[in-house]
Amino acid sequence: MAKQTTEAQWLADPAPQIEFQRSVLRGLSAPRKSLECKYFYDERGSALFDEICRQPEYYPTAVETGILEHCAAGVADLTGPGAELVELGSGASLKTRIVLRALQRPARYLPVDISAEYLQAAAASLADEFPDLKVRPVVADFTAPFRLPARISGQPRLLFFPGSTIGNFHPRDAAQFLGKTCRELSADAMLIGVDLKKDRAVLDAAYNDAAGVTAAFNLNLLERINRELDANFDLDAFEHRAGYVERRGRIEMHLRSLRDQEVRVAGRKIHFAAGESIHTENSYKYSVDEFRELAARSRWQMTHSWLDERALFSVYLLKPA
Ligand code: AVJ
Repeated sequence: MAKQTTEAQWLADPAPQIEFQRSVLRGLSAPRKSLECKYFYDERGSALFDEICRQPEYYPTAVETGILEHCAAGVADLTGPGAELVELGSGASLKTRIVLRALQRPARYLPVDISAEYLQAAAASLADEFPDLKVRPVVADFTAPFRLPARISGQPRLLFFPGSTIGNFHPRDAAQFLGKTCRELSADAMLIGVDLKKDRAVLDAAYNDAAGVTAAFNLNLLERINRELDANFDLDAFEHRAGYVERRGRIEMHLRSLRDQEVRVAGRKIHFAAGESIHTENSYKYSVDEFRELAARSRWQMTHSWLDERALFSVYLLKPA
């Protein structure tokens, strides 16, 4: 399994335990409790996220996949032959296959992900499927500074940032992040997927699937804290809450305490009032105009846009301005 072609670039430990502990204690000591959503993705969390993507209510994955199937050939023409593809938050690399199959003789694939074990497995199976492709997984938290292998000179570099992962950032931070990728990753273009604003019933359902997978994904964060930070969260004493907050243009996810309780986390006692919640994730939604604006503020120019016919999801090609 540890084939030469998928040898990881162990550039840095992407999520040191001490940082995890510091982040959790900081978040749970604040007057309004919160946890950083990047910590959802331990091995079990990554698997649960894949399961979310298969739920009928969670339209982003299926709709974005359809858009990519439709636009990939055009993107490949605009990119040119021999390109390398860099993916931020690659997960299981499922959508990547559509882009890789369309590109003309892609030279290399650099998946970047915070979940080391998961990344290894995904990269290995992709390398099996594309025997001519060099696959170089990069274990990194892409929200923190990280390094990529040097560009292959003379070959185009295409960034791939699908799944509306950009929606996790506050718009101000999103602009800053996109600006930084533009300056530092020396890409010729970025293909990015962004969830659109829409009817709230559709949005609310996507984050409250009937099978309860999103709830399990949210609650897994507490399980992870129990496992890794010597905590004693009672998972039956918290409930998953998610909904669209229209004035902010975002889905908010929370874990709500069902009773007054005290929880031990890494040697500290954390008090929860009944009904108090931990804010665990934001998922911002953008209209095409809003996202064009955001890109322009961060040195990118939107050159192409693709939407599904119901205007549920959008995919854009951005070029450095
Ligand atoms: C991976 C951040 C795009 O916000 O829709 C899915 C994560 N959270 N269901 C999203 C998520 C709950 C997802 N992103």
